[in-house]
Amino acid sequence: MAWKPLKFFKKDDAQKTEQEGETKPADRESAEVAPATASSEEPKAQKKSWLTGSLEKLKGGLRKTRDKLSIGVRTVLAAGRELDEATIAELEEQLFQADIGPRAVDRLIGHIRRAYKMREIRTTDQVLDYLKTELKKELGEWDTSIRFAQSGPTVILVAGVNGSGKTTSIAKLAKLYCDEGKKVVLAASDTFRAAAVEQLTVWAGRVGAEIVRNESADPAAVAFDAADKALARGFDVLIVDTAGRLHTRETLMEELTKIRRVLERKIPGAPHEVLLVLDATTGQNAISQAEKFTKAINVTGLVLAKLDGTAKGGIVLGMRDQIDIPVKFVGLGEKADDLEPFDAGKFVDAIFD
Ligand SMILES: Nc1nc2c(ncn2[C@@H]2O[C@H](COP(=O)(O)OP(=O)(O)O)[C@@H](O)[C@H]2O)c(=O)[nH]1
Ligand SMILES: [Mg+2]
Repeated sequence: MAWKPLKFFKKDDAQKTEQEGETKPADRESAEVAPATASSEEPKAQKKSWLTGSLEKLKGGLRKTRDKLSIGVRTVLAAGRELDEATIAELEEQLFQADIGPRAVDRLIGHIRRAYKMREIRTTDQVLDYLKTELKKELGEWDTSIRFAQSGPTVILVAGVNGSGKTTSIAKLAKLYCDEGKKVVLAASDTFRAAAVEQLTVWAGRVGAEIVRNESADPAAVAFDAADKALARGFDVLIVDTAGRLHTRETLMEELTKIRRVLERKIPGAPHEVLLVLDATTGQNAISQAEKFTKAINVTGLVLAKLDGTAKGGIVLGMRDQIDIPVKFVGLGEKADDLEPFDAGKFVDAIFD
């Protein structure tokens, strides 16, 4: 059956008012638990590991960024010319336009200029290789691995503003882990929009994960029930979806803190990862959002969604500069397979090769 993208997200979805009061465990009877319905008949061992994602796929997803950044840079660095100051200045201009942030541009151009003066690089052909090496070095310093629990369930809390791609990214992550043969349960803790719970339920069925949902409960109570289930039924991974917008940023952050506390109390070491999902198409805006979230909650990694929809792939470097929290995954489309673990070398090659 052909895959069709889900279209649940509506920008104008009315926001439910924030729920006050103490978090209590949701009523066990009323907490619905939907069973996995998809992919259960496929042998798990034959499914590909998420670590083997191909460069070609990444190239496809980064096409817009490649078109802008790579073609621009290659035009400036037309083959076989002696390098000169004017070319370096033109390259600087190209990099400035690629959303990689002024400090990163200064640094990269600084390295190139020094290498040029030291006569380590003399021709335009050498500059691209030099640039790629420097980019890989900078981005390669990030620890992009996911911290798994030594025993018991690994808990991944997912945050981000509405529409950034949280639920879709959760579905993709769930698929990665289900395909590895892990037992995955999702917590529908974005209880503020009915459509959000429904969307997560459909995804869970598609990718072979289970879901804990209860629209009438507090988001933290849903997280509590999901953690309970994960422990009691031996799940390997629990991924918690959250709301992206409340009245104020403060209430949103309070809600996330509350969910976090519930998870901490229930499962030792949880949450093992707090992933912030950012919409790459918003460029610099994504960076300022990340700054706000990271001030309020302890974010351990970023998921940069919708890279396929933008030429602003260079913001990965801007992130390295301005927030320095590792990008752990990139989203490259609306399908459950369109997620790649971030790998500096592959990322740079996909843009420039
Ligand atoms: N092109 C593209 N679209 C995406 C990606 N991730 C999410 N989306 C779309 O972005 C919209 C919002 O996503 P959703 O997961 O509902 O965001 P949430 O409100 O943060 O949970 C949906 O239409 C998704 O299909 C991606 O990596 N690429
Ligand atoms: Mg959502």
